[in-house]
Amino acid sequence: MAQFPEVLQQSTLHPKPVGLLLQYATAGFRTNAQHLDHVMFRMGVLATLRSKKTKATIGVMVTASHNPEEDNGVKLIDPMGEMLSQKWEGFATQLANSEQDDFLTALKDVVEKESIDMSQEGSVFVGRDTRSSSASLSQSVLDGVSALGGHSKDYGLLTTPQLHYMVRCQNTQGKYGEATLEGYYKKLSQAFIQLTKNASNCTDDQKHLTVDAANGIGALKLREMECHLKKELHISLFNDGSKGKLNHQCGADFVKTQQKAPTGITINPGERGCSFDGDADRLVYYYMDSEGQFHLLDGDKIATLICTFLKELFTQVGLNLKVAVVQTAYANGSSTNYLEDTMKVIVRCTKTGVKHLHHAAQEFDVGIYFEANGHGTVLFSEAAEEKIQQLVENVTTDEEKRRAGLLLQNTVNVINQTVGDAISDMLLIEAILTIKGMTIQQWDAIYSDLPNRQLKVKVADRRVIDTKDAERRAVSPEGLQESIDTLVKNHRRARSFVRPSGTEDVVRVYAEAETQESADALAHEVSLAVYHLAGGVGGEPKLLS
Ligand code: 16G
Ligand code: MG
Repeated sequence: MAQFPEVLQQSTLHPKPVGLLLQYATAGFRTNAQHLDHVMFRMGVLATLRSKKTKATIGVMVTASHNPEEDNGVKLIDPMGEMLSQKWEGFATQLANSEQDDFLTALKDVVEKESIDMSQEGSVFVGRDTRSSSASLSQSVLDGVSALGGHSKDYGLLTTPQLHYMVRCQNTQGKYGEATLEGYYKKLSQAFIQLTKNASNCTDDQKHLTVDAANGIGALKLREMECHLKKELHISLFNDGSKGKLNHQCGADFVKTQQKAPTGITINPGERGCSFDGDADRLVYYYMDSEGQFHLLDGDKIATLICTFLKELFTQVGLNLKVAVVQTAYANGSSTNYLEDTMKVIVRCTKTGVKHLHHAAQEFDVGIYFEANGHGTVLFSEAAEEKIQQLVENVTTDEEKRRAGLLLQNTVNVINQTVGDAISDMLLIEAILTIKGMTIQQWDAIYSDLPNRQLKVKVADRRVIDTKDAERRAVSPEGLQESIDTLVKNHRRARSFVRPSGTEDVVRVYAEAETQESADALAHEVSLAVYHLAGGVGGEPKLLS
């Protein structure tokens, strides 16, 4: 294989710190940016191999999402815009961790195991977020691609979901859209304008939305997109990166975990606000009521709103499609009850991590998936998309049905089906609220969240916790689940579970109950159980004051 000596030589320019071990986790590699140069080079190499194997373009995104500015990370994107296959996650870890002298052997091992034809062309798309370390790290990815003789296209600054979109466009020969930023903006904004154009009674106030872009890439891209929206949406952009620090006291993750408004924004009572995360693949909404009380509308509320809207349209056009909502154990119990009991839709629960939800959603005609943290999208099967198209094109369809059919068609087009996309999800929600003439308070009132609390516990080795039933029950350590069951019984309408984090060295505890005091107390009690039964380190968890 003619390329191997070149790869080996180039890899010495991106040396691996001896002994450093990293893992391709829930969302790729993520750690302090200083430790990532060799990982980036090697992921460029791996993406080229993956491209040769799949005979398609592969994406490599340099970002650490909602992590602090000094971190960075990398995610690989498979041909249809989905996350890297799980089998290859193992190869990614293997390549990233092999010491300099073993790198070639590790590489050859992948080639052999996957029977890769090295004479096949390799094609890789690369994108990066706004972190100061991202430019040089993405250059290392490009070096890795060229070392193996692959072709690359460097998109420069992109949101993560934009890169997923580009990859899918490229591999569907433009059927999904044009693989350019312009193509992305046009596709989404035209669909948004079509969706909202008949909602005649929409006032300027209703068209106004405050956006917190987490001082990240979403701000730049939203600015670029604004002119395409033709003033149909009036955006006040805050935390646009001009002064604040990335993800610091702002962004979707901060708002969701702290359950409070981001710093750096001004929002009047009753007005809609939303927050992106650092790479713009998560979105949460909120408002302040007249008493100054903060109200959060998270991924569960978003899924419910979208589900309501789609179900109504399917009924109007008489389409009988299998619709499901996919959630994780973090979904608020009220949302699950509402979806199952009132809306009568199928609800599935998967493990945390977008890839799990995405795969589960693919099993339905229409799979709406959202994590409570605001990451999610809607997947339409090919058959469902075809049925919608036939309905619109069929000359015998009556006017009312055609109108609903067109709304469905534009809904499909405004959605980025490759992965959760804050910009696309935001446009969809804005369109739904406009079409339904709904305020954010009315949306919030669809169901009431059960009070909940999330805590972290530090333990010596979080791998001692093993879970089953989509992380809702702990299998080990012994006695932990029994303790949780007993503690839950002492609270009304309560539920609690624990799981080892996939991104941080902690065990996460979730509890919900009828009152906030009760949810707080239960979360604390369960934290103590984890601390004592799973090897807690540091001081005992304290009750929140
Ligand atoms: C990552 C995942 C997200 C998940 C979170 C859980 C992707 C793109 N992102 O951010 O889906 O909710 O990890 O973090 O898969 P945790 O394991 O630390 O709780
Ligand atoms: Mg993110």
